[in-house]
Amino acid sequence: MKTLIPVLGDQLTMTLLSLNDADPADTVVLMMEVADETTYVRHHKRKIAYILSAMRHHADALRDAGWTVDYVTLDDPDNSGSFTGEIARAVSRHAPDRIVVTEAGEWRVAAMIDAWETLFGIPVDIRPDTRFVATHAEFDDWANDGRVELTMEWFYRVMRRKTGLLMDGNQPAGDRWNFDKDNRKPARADLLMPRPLSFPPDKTTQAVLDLVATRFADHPGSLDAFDYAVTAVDAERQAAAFFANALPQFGDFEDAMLTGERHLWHSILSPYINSGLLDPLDLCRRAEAEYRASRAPLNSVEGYVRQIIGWREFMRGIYWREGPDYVDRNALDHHRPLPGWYWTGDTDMHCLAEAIGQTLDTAHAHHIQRLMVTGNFALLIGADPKQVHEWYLEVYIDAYEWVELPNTLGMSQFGDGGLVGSKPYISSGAYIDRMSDYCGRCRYNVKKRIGDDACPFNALYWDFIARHEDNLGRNRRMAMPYRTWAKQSDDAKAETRAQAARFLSRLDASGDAGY
Ligand code: FAD
Ligand code: DLZ
Ligand code: SF4
Repeated sequence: MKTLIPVLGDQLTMTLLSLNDADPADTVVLMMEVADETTYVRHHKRKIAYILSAMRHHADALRDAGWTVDYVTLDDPDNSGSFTGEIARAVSRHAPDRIVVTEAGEWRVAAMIDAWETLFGIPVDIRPDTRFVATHAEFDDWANDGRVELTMEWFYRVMRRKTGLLMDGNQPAGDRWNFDKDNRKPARADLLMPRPLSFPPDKTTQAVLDLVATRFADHPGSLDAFDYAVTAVDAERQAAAFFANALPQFGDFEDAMLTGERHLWHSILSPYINSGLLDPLDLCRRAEAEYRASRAPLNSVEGYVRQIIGWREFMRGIYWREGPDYVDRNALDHHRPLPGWYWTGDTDMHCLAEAIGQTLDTAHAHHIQRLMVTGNFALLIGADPKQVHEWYLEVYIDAYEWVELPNTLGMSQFGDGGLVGSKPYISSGAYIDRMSDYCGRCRYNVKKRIGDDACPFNALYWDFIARHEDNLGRNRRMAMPYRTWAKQSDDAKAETRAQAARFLSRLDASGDAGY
């Protein structure tokens, strides 16, 4: 039976269930570079280059493994521009008896695949994506089990038990499930800090870089000094370097930020995990092995494992459970456009200039920059959560909707009203000052709330608290800021709110803040 197996750009894994039982002699693997996928948002140039180059290298790896690969390039003059259009052309080229495909990673593409059977009149077998720890049914069973709130921590413990990761019998290693309290240290730059490996472009990548530079010149971001891995072999080298050099201090400095230090002790593996070059569960097992061999402390290893089998799996569960309308939620009724400098980094707020600048240069920023700098600021100014979501989907190399949307709209913007996070992730400048060296290099004074040189985060924070008292005033986890706000004199409150209003009206007028 002749089989057509489409492999999408985030399915660059040899062990997909769709390939599992196929006979290479009777199978065509179809890979498609299509305009629709490159433009459904204005992806960062580096993200497009990474995905297309990784796809081309993966096609070579599949051929080396004995598969027949039909690869459609973006500049093929007959390219129809869409997955469905390319399946139509492949069906007429190869006349398959059936299509076997691994389920898509997002609602938009899942809807396309659902239509193929009727459109093409041949059976379409959609197989589960086994690169995740929890199946959809497992997440739903857990979520439906009489829970008032869906708390990541409880789900994470189920995943720990399921995988046996960091378990000593029935008990968590070190007798604690969570070492987050040990993991909030500020960092200091030094010459011994680990650096991710650099993978200079080969011929294939260079051809893709040239294509992207011409065709996506109006997309954000830079292609300069492109050095991401684009093969499973090189991604594996980066993983090995992370385990050897950075994992031991990953936990301690997980939330730290430093000027000019773009990676700190983070793994920079998310692009490879999300596109399929690395297996997340395998990475967790290897992290555990570092702990068991006393080469990495438990706070680091538990922190790493939590991010992957906890947060990553939880986000996927929420995405599929909440449905295609999740993207339109706007619990706080926020509608302000994002300032134009989110696409240039041209702001005098140093923390934002750093986070956005590095994002435009590398298509990567680490978690606390995404959550407590760009995300925090967008939330404090009341930015439209759907636009914020589109920005994150555009600019990050690891951004696919299933993981980016619940992180952005849910965790970062509280757009789902508290489903992902039980309180909004907001802070004044004090948090950024504690966790970074940004404020010492900023033209604003982080200690001041009022005045031309006052850190904008301060008045914005209290203005947010005041604005949302009806929504959040009864939230137990917000009790402290509301008590502090209530203790302020009426004059102090009015002065703070006037300061925030001045900032916001300047932002609206100019697209920038500059006092
Ligand atoms: P490390 O700090 O080394 O963490 C280890 C791994 O844990 C990561 O590689 C990643 O696979 C996983 N991980 C950590 N946190 C999360 C999380 N919250 N959700 C899912 N996985 C997590 N991550 C994405 O993979 N894609 C996204 O589009 C994305 N968008 C985000 C948007 C916002 C607003 C926020 C706050 C976070 C977002 N994250 C996203 C999570 C996190 O920022 C990135 O996974 C991380 O920065 C990737 O860099 P790293 O590989 O060095 O991670
Ligand atoms: C993100 C992306 C881009 C930029 N380009 C392609 C492409 O040309 N071909 C492809 O197969 N996939 C691409 N992708 C990734 C897809 O958008 C991703 O596979 C879908 O999100 C499926 O869930
Ligand atoms: Fe950011 Fe305020 Fe610190 Fe400047 S002072 S870096 S604006 S938190």
